[in-house]
Amino acid sequence: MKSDPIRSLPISPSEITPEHIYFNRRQFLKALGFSGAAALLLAACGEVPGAAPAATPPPGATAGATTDETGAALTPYASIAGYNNYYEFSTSKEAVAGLAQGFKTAPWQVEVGGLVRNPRTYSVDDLLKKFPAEERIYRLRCVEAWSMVIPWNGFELGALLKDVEPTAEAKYVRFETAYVPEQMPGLSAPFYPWPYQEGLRLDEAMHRLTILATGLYGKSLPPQDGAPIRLVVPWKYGFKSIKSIVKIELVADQPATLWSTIAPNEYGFYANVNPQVDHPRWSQATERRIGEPGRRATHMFNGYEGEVAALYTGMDLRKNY
Ligand SMILES: Nc1nc2c(c(=O)[nH]1)N[C@H]1C(S)=C(S)[C@@H](COP(=O)(O)O)O[C@H]1N2
Ligand SMILES: [Mo]
Repeated sequence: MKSDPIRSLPISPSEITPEHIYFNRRQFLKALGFSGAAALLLAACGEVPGAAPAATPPPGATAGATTDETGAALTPYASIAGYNNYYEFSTSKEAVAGLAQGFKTAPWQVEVGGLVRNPRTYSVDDLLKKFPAEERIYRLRCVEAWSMVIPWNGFELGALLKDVEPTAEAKYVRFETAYVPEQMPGLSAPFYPWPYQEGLRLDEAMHRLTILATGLYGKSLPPQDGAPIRLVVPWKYGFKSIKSIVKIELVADQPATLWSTIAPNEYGFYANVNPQVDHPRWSQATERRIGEPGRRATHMFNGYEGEVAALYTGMDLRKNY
């Protein structure tokens, strides 16, 4: 049975529009003067007279924006869905989308457990009902030095973690991708220690910029981008943003990750975007923005320094790469 992309979406089908209409709708809202800030204030304050002003929204969360908060244009849908790293399907970025087309992403369950008071297995439908999706426009910076600007739909991972109530012993979060050899031809490559796994420190996982994405451009995620649910950690190299998650585990010790297991000298646990710490085989000072000529400067923490630098106070970011 083919999965119904509409059924798993938390927004009305009328909202699901092709990219050019999506842009027009946004320009239309803008023309009406329905600015993002106004929308957020309305949403946050409701009608309560004298309510305290809303806290500053996180960068990328401004409703109605057609660029990221720096003014950079969104990467076209065709590039986001046509140029992918997803080694379970292929190591060729152009081949992933075709090979992933038949990947069965519904029904889907995510097991959340480990050091928590309230372990639970959620269906993706449960998650979408319980944690309504919002839009986050984030830069994605791959460790290979290319980048995109992606309008994700998703919810904060922190909300889900609060729901399961981590115990005091929980210090890290471990994530695991589905392992489905019949549907993932790349799994036959014996070199990789499958399943793909990743990890975050608990405070990184609880940060408001860290989301679980279920859509992009207002449509449900295509399989090549990690459907039905994937992590997005915008200040870290793209490989931290693990796709097609089936398991989230709260743990006491820093978990192993696929890339740091294969090449610990090249891919560390932290993997914070840092133009001053080069990859052993190439510079990280600049990046190629997909769809743009030339290169751009890479920014500390991918431009989210103001939001996340405090997580790393006192740490040596050359050692903890
Ligand atoms: N399970 C899994 N997750 C993964 C990968 C992968 O190969 N397998 N590749 C990572 C890398 S290197 C990047 S850059 C991003 C790419 O996400 P995108 O294809 O949606 O742009 O996914 C990350 N998540
Ligand atoms: Mo990447």
